Amino acid sequence: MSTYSAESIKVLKGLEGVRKRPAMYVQGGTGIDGYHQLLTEIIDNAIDEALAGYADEVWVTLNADGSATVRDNGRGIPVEVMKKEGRPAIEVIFTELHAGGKFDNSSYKVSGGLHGVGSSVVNALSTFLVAEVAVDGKLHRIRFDRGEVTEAVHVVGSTPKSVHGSTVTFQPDPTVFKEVESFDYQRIKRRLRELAFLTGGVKITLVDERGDEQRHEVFMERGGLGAFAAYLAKDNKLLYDKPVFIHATTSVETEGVSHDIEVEVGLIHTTGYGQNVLTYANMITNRDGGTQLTGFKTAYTRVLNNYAKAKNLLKKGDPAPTGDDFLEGISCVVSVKLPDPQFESQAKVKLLNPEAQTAVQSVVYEKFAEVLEENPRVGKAIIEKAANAARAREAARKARDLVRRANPLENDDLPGKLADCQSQDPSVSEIYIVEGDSAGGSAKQGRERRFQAILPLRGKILNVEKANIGRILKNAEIRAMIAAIGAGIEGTGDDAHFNIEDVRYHRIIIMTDADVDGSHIRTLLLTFFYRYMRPLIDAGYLYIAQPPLFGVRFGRSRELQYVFDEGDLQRLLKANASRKPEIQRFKGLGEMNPEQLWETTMNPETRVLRRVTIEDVLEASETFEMLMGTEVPPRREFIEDNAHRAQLDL
Ligand code: 1YM
Repeated sequence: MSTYSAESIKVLKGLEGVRKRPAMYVQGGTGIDGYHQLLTEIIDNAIDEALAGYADEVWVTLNADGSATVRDNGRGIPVEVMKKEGRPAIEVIFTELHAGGKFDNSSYKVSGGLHGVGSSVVNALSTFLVAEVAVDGKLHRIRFDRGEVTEAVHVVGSTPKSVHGSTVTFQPDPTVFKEVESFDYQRIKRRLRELAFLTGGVKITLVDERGDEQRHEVFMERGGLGAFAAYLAKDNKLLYDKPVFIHATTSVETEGVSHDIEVEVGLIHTTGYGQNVLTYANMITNRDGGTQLTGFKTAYTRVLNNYAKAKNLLKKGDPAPTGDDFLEGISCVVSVKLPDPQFESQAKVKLLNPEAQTAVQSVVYEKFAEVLEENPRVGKAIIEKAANAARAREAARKARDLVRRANPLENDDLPGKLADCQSQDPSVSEIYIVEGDSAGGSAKQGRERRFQAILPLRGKILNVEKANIGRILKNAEIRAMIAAIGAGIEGTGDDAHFNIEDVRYHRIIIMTDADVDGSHIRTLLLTFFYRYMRPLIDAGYLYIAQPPLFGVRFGRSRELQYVFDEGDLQRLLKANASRKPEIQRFKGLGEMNPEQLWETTMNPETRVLRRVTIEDVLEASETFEMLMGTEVPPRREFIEDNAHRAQLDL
């Protein structure tokens, strides 16, 4: 008798402590998280019984009165009187703070709840808790109110012998969880679905009795974590159809003790770019991963690198994929079950056990390599995707560098060839992109430097239609244009942007020679602007300068008239057939002196600018395709049609 009362005083003190400082015992405190944690603890006990192989069904009911009921078809919580305690085990389990270990005869429990400890904390923080145990044809019942036994365990009825299991009903105490009204169906549903995937084969039923209409859902997954990964990827296009599933138990020795660690990994790749990786230790979500994740990533990356090399799947000259490149588009679940899990914090966001890393690494290293050998199409698809990711990453990095470099405040970074204007006001500033150094020289001398900038380009610029982004961004002429314009580029995939607000000139004027080469360069430039700075065109900032083809002087008049095309020249000559013309043909911009260039092409009062529209660009790029493409007949036709012009250029 004396042992019994001494025990009960200790117990009451223990549960009082829990009621006084609930946040110390409940992960998630007295808010909505803590409230749900109570239910999680009870569910975990039922799940543990299933994982131990004694139960295959778990029911969770959210009752109309706000309480919750969890039931399993396991062995039943032990009800017999414990010799040492002199009290029934079930009573001890729900009232003693550290009862867990005493009963714990299996080597480890896998569920998140610490067996026994969780039960008494739930009891302490509930207005009432009723546990019913069906075992050996009898139904036992015990009731607690605010943690204290109010109905000692007793038999309330009989059941068929085949019926066995535990049922726990409890109501979180509203004086503890002051701000929480009720259980969140969606949240519980998510956790139960997760548990169904993680336990594989356990049937979990969720019932909501609270509303006008009963809700009812059953979760049962046999596909293991492969099915979980596929579920995570369900809204995306898949890179291959069947998820990869790895499952093995391995023995790891640490400090002379060997542990059995169960490793399970499911993964599948989508064609998307994100990563969705979930990690668990003993079915607890580890939001920040930890040792099991490190083990996975190490082995996964190594297997894929080896595979790519062995099968010769990477192209020469391509950047080597990193671990992150291999993870692009992945949906993946990594789960370990191990004795004595250690976490970084109460919140269990990160697993610390080094043996988990060893176990996952060795299992994934061996099994994933096998999977790839058996499914070469999966291997090839993953490697190809990673290679693309690596290329995009490299290109994005370069684009970012350029965007950074193009910051207009950092004038140092403006290209050396740029003769910038004095004005800092984009709305009045102009930039001439000029073909060739000599024309560039004349333009620099002839310009109005207050608002006109000159950027000479040397030779033909790169054909952006035929080069990958990495090469495009290496091209010095292109880099100079991006830096001078100062607004970055778009269309590189990654997070590089073209920002129209940062454009440093509201007139960007392409000035090329009036010949075939000039039109070719103009086409290349238009293609570039169209692909990488399209908003410039949409905003109407892009122009083409119209330099004259001829200069004509009549007789004694020394006045030079400028003519922009062949037709105009003929008309002019006809209108003056009586006077002797002196015709000067400008073969290139470089042939004009700075004054002539100013007067004909750059002086806002007299020049002719053509604003570039999307139609111009499309036409240009069609012409371009035709000239550079593989189809011969259209090219021949074009050359024949334009032969007379070509003659003029000679
Ligand atoms: C609705 C919640 O708690 N089921 C449950 C709990 C236990 C057992 C079976 C059980 C376990 C063991 C032996 C064992 C618990 N046992 C303990 C303790 N469902 C629910 N089902 N016999 C029965 O682990 O050896 C605490 S709970 F402490 F006895 F191990």
